[in-house]
Amino acid sequence: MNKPLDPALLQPGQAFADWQANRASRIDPAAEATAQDAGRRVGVSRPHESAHLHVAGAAPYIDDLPELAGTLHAALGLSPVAHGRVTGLDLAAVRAVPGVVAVLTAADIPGVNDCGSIVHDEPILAELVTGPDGAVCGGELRYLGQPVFAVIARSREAARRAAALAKQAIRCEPLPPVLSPREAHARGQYVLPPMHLTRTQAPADGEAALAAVRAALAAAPHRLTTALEVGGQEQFYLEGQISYAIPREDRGIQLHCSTQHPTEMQHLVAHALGLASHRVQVECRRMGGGFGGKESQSAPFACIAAVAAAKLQRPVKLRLDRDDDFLITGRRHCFSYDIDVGYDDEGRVLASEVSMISRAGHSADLSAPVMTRALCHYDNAYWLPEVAMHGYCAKTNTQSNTAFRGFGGPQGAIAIENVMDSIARRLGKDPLEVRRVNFYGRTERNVTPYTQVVSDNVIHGLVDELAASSGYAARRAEIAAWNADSPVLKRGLALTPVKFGISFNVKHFNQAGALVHVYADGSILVNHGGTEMGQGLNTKVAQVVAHELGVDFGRVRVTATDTQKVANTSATAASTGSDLNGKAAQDAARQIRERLAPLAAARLGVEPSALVFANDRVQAGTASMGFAELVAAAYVERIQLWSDGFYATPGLSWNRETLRGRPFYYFAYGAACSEVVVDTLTGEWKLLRADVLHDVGRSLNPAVDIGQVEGAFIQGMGWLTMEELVWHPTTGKLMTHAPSTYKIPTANDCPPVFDVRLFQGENVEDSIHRSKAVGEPPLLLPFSVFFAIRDAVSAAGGHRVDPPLSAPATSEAILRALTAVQAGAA
Ligand code: MTE
Ligand code: LUZ
Ligand code: MOS
Repeated sequence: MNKPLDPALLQPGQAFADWQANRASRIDPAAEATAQDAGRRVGVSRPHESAHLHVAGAAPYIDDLPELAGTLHAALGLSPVAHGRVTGLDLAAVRAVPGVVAVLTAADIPGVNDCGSIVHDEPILAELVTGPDGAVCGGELRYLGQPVFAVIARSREAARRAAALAKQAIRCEPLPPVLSPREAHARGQYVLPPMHLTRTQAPADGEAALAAVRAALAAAPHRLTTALEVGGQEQFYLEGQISYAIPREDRGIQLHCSTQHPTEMQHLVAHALGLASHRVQVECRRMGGGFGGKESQSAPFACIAAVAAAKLQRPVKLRLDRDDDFLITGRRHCFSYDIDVGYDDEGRVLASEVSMISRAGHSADLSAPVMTRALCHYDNAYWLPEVAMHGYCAKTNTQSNTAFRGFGGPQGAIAIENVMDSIARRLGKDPLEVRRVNFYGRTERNVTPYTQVVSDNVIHGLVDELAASSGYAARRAEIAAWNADSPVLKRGLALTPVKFGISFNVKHFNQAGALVHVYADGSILVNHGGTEMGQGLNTKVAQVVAHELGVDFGRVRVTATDTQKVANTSATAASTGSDLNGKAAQDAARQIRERLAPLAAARLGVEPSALVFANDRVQAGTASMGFAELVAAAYVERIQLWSDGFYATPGLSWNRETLRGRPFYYFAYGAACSEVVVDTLTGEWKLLRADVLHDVGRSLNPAVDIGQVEGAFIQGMGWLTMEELVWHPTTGKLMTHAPSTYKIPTANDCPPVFDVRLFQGENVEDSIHRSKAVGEPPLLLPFSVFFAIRDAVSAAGGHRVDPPLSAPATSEAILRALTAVQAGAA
């Protein structure tokens, strides 16, 4: 007999309503109001700077910009095969579609046909070979969906109708594709040389170090040898890839582009056109989501729109539809792991060797730094005294995979979490106990495999606090008792930690610039190198500037990111947006304040050091003047009222060959406790409750940060449980290329109890107002959901068998694991 669950928990829609009702309690409005009255502009919850526009449909995205007269529209003709040799290209029928103005191929690119972000191995349009008669007679097709030609037409519909003729236009000899990363690995087919990172306590290097790790493995009291598969993930930004290119005077190009990396788009467009960077302007006011998918992969569309605009001297817009976006662009790398671990009776990991094989796809893209981050997160929160890691970026005939929130960090850390979970089951221990004995120490056992010392560890206190607040131990006992009486429904529980390194693992990307203008009327305009993709970066930067100048929020506006305002910017990525651009904007605002101070001091008859800029006034004791009044006076006195600012993260070092150094300025921590119920007859499951405690240092904006944590949690849960990518086993077509076949979580997948709290603490490093980056780290929190499902599946076999559960844990995967567990336990 099954015990009943509270039916309210299983009611559709109820979860979302409960979540909303329960949400406000986690911010203390009274304390924030007091802080704001006292002049604080950071550490207080402000709505997103565009929230009022978002909800009214009045926040323009690129497709909403008024089109210039004469605007043309582009659509792409895609490779119909996963691998092939081009034998001919017959574009007559494509050109004949009414409304078509031009059809462009690689031969129409005046500069370099390449949009690779690090390695120059990625053609914008497929490389074609032309014979002596000028006809196409060769070329390589690398994946099904690769852009081969671009149709430019008077309407988007005409362009799309013509581009759809690609299958007939492209003649090719199909070649056998390599579709699986394990197959590519077996053939030694990679986009970059394999990476190896070994750390041993023995005084040994190179091969001897590897031998030492293997000796430690052999000597361990227990051994676990296992494999794991973890799927990829589509970014599914709501606004798809889009670029709008406008020819400007004297060969100039202006580009509106939905991109996390305007500077890289500027460079790549300049290369494609054979121009210097100063002729190319890239602008991005906001993205309807990026999630890493617009860090490098906005490039081909930017380049094609720009090439067409330059050639035709007409504005050209290229907006992908969702299916093409899926078929053309890459996403999170799926990973395969071979894991070998030695451990003791307490569950301490004594030694481990792991091979990680990622699906890079047809080109390198960001696969190298993604793999580096995966290797640098295999430790997660744990001390691994003896460890050998191997990273292989497998070259397959599929889309080129790229950045996605966490950037390899989640893929690295989930492997060791799977190990912790399995060790606990094998030893009959609580998984949390095994995790705890492996945590990095505070003053010893605190060196990462890549030799950075973990000097800001808060995981012990954080996990203790969450275990207490979530009632972990009592619920573990209650669930065990409940499961004993429930043969069909099984509940599961897991509490998992997160440690995530903050900084780009490419050192020189850790820099930013900003420009702050104070106008004579006292209003303030801010530009910085970061991009807004919904994460609230502009809101936070505006808060930093308002705080620095002591003014009301309403005075400060942040406008579009523009390569003509701040040059040589980094991608808004690696969660560093507010760390870098916040510091740069603070630097600019501080300079303006320091120029204003002597004038204010003279007017008020005090020393500049006595001045306080707060609450829209400049005060010294009882004397004060309004900020706007001071600015007006400063203008008349010919004081410079605008400034640039710059920041470079201090203390970083990284050796790309040895994979050693200090790649991260600091670590962000967190933990989550999740409870699920699984129906063992259907494999369906539901998240009943999630408790989260996450470390953002001293939050710049608690409401925005909690939103980031909630969003990342649900997004990560989607990755691990429902989002499944399926390529056709023979044709290599991505079959799950639309929301009809690719299932992302919705508001109704929020658990009815979703208690997200911010850990009270501050960054030990001198980050912007001692805050910590929040964008990516919480994506690892829903590991707890995956391991709660694994726990529930395990319960179906009396916890005697390690469930062979891979991710995503779809209902089918859960049923397969249940079958194995029940067979093994019988
Ligand atoms: N939040 C929203 N709403 N939309 C996004 O596209 N991207 C995430 C995260 N949060 C994203 C988001 C990713 S992948 C990163 S790296 C960070 O935001 C980037 O912004 P930040 O550095 O300013 O936090
Ligand atoms: N490194 C990193 C990178 O840690 N995160 C990133 O997003 C990134 N992007 C490009 C290159 N290195
Ligand atoms: Mo985020 S994956 O670093 O854009």
